[in-house]
Amino acid sequence: MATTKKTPAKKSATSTGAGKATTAAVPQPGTTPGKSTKETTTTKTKGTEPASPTQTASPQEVGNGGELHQLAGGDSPPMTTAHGTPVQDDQNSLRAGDRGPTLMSDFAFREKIFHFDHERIPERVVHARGYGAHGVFENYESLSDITRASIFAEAGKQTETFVRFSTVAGNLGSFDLARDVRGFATKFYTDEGNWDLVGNNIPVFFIQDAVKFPDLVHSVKEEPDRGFPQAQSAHDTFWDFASLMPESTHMTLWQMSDRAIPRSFRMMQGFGVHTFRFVNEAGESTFVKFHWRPLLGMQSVVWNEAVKINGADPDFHRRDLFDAITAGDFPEWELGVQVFDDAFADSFDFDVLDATKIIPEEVLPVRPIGKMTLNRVVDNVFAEIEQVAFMTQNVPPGIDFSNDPLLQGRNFSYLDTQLKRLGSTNFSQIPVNAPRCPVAHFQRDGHMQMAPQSGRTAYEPNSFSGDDRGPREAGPAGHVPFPGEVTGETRRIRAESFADHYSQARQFWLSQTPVEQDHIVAAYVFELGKCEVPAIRERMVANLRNVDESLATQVADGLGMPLPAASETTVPARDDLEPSPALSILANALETFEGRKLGLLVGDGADASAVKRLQQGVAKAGGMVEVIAVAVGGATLSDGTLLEADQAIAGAPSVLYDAVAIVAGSDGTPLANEPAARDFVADAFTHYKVIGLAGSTDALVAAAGLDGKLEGDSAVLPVGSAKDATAFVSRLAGPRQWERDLRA
Ligand code: HDD
Repeated sequence: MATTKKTPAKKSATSTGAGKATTAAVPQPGTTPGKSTKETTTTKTKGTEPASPTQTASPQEVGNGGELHQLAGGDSPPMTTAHGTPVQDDQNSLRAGDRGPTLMSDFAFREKIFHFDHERIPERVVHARGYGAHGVFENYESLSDITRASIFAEAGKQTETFVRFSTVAGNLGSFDLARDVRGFATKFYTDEGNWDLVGNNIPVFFIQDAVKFPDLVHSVKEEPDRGFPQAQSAHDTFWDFASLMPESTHMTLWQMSDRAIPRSFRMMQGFGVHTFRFVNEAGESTFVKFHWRPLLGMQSVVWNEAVKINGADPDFHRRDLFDAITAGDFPEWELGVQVFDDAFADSFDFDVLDATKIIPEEVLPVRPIGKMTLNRVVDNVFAEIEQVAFMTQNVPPGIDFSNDPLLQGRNFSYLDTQLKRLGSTNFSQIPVNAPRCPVAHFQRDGHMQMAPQSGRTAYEPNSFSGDDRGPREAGPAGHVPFPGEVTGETRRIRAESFADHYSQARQFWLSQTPVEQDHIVAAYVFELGKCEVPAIRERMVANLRNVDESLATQVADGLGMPLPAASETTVPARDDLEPSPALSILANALETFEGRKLGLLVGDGADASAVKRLQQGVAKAGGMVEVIAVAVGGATLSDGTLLEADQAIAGAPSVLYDAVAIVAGSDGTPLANEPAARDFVADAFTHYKVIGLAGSTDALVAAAGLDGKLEGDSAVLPVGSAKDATAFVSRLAGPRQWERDLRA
């Protein structure tokens, strides 16, 4: 494949014979190509060069553009200990005698093992598995009429960003295609401090009040007495909780939809979820909701495919992001806002402070305000992706919180969790977390203090720094909290305006295409089918009856159970909400193959020009081609040339591709005899994919059990001639062949 660069083999270390005292040369590991280095792609926020860090008795400066403490890797000879002592021999510990015990005086050995023993830090309690990249945000136009946030001050202004995508429930080592919500957390290194927009790919949430978050998470994580299932909501405890918490119903509709099995991070929307505030220079506030829209369009896989991807490539999403960025195919998202005032909030049917609700785009359009491009993979996964610390409370002047009780609780949790994970209050000095603007405060010391804290004073006001004795705060130029009025009694209460749990769930359901509705039903059936306790299934279906009768009936039928009575509601579900077409993935799919991948299975003797035409056509359409052959060495084409393969068929099932083409030679039996090749075709068919065929493929199609099924299927196309190839490539831009009949 033209776009994936391979890491060259590393030189091996000189081997050391057992029992023989030998001195080995220090190996010189290879480097990974395709990774952009700081020199080539670091994007600096305009006008944010940090001031000198050595002002007398000054507020300290630690914002340094992420350059702090960049240690050379072990591949810059000579190798040293962590304290800089050159290491004599890293292959053999210090022994008394050729075959004697290791000596305590071997400080290099002890330091190495000591450090290794402490390499792991606690994984995130949620969103443990994730992947990230650096990028840049460019603002379209000045928003200074509604916010004083400097990032939005002028058109064309660029701000460095870091994004981490994640699954929620699974552990660090779990698989990418879990049916799960995806985190979409963005750190904007603005020139007035970091702004962390810590969102998801779904615009609503399971619960309304942060006090329920630990319960929600405990219910979805592995069950504590058995330690499984991980990375799955398909078990009793999750659905027990969801069925007892009707407020989660709307979110479960989204979670059972194809949103929870995205094709790629690059093809997901993102949402800030909560209502936030914009505040302008005059102190006037408007409410705002944030939306990310992928320019490659939204796309998901089907469930049967997701299950198989997890086995074939558990790193599917992270590899996809890494490959795209290193190939220079930078993913982009447009940032949009829904901006509204108090009058709109009061007139809206639901509470804008309730995170289980959306404001439909048809009611309040999303205004695009800028674009983010991810253009640099990390240099080190641990240093950046694992140590990045997102915090909802990181907001610059001009952006403020609303009273959403979920957001209020998050504003405590994110700071707290970083101390547990990163071990020190100084985690803001870790390069990926360090602001790119000057930092000035008198916080001192603490574990792992890295900043040069000079001067005699660490308090203010003080008179040691000349006339400016303090106070030193920014005053009105600082983050001025919006002076909202608070009235009412202090009580533990859920506002009545949060009571409707079903109307928007119904609206979401009715906004889906029939194919998407089928997927939602199948997902509920699958998940509830994994619940061992019948009462849990019953309770959940009883809740679904308040959403939509047909949904509940189909789920009950799928589970083979009688339809239970609808559960009681505090507020009856409304049936007068207009469907919102913007909520459907399929209704909004782009006609494109850009950023997508064709799996091209090639047999010996395949027509060389047919293969070449497909490669060129797909590349022209902005897609990628991966060549697959029986052996990774490749296939000999009709013109006698050897086409090197990117993958051997045994390691390249069709679930890894958006569409497939098979170009066989005049003898189709070698491919037909390969079980993996048979699955390749059969799965592509089952997953509604576009299939191209050239050469002798009849034997393979028959061996795949598809005899007679491909005729008349308009997404199964010949690819032998130039005309065929053109038609095939243009069909690739279209949807999957949803109308394909999968029955026997
Ligand atoms: Fe959270 C991580 C998104 C509610 C507490 N959350 C975390 C991450 C994302 C979200 C994307 C991963 C960040 C990263 O990649 O490092 N969380 C959300 C959204 C929520 C939400 C969109 C609802 C609208 N979260 C939520 C609540 C609480 C938390 C109500 C607690 C009261 N979330 C956390 C956390 C995590 C976290 C425990 C784990 C790791 C971390 O923060 O840094 O503090």
